[in-house]
Amino acid sequence: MEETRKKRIFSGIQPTNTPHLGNYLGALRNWHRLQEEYDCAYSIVDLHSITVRQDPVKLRAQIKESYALLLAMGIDPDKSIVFVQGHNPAHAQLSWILSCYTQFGELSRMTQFKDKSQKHPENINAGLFTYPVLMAADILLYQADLVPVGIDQKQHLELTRNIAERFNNLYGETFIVPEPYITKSVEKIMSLADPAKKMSKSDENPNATVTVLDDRDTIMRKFRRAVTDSGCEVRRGEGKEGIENLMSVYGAVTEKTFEEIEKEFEGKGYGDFKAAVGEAVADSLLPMREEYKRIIADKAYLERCMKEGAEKAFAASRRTLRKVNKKVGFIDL
Ligand code: ATP
Ligand code: LTN
Repeated sequence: MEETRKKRIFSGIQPTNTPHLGNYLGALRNWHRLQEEYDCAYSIVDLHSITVRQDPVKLRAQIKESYALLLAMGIDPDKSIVFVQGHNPAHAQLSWILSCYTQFGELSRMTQFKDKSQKHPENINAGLFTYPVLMAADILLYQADLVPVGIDQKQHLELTRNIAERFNNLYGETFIVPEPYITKSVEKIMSLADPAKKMSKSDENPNATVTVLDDRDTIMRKFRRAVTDSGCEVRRGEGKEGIENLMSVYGAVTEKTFEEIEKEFEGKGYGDFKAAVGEAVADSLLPMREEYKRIIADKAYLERCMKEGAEKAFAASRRTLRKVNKKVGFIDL
């Protein structure tokens, strides 16, 4: 009897700065949870990160840091494929092919491209424009069924689906058309300095983000300073976006609902609430921080995992690339 195939998951994170609470609660935390039920491949997308200028020394360190963090979060390299995107040349290869099946107009509509072009007007490079094609190649190479990401990546996922469907229509079934996997309760964590903006790695204000490696004192201080409003009741409502964001964070780490949180802090002020959020976040991140310190110090282990991850990624993507090459009319030697 044919064995039923476990569903495949693919996701990636850029090695730009240390991941923050938004990355963790919106996406990364799911990665670890999903590996029991699914066949998972997780990538540090170094190729994507150079669409914005990076310092080479810092980038190299951050690739290792991000990789060690995935392991520290509980992603098991024996269960899942954990690899650095640039270590598998198939990504760039498929990306080129898919770029010939993606329209200029489609890419022009991507909001991330518009945002990043505005942020870096001096460097609107072609890679920034074709970024979503490389992302489609990442996903389609592994025939992923599901892609756990934050809601800001939904538009890129829709484009990936369109590219896959277009290719399938032209050449017959080639790619699985993937579905996004987005956590409803924490779709978007907002900046602590401006609740109208998403918490973002590229934010220049260090008080806007809490990173997963911040120590307890730093976490407590950042939450104490978080921008809220002039009121004093811990509840959601018009003009209370800052408090609502903190409630989302608290709810995500304690698994409490908004109603339970409102009840818990009835009659208490923002000061007590912010301290409770800080404590809960610091407690939840502590085991990961300890594990991270241990892994990052073990260079040989890290290198071995990266190498094995790259080999597994290559093996898992080879079939798709060969299939695509054949369909478009290239010669397979
Ligand atoms: P940048 O702001 O520099 O583009 P980023 O903070 O969006 O970076 P990425 O590496 O691009 O970080 O994203 C990693 C994952 O985290 C993605 O799945 C993304 O959707 C998710 N994510 C990013 N920011 C948030 C946020 N504020 N809330 C929830 N999820 C988020
Ligand atoms: N663009 C994504 C990172 C990313 C990704 C992927 C996510 C690159 N390739 C494939 C899911 C699947 C981001 O997080 N900004």
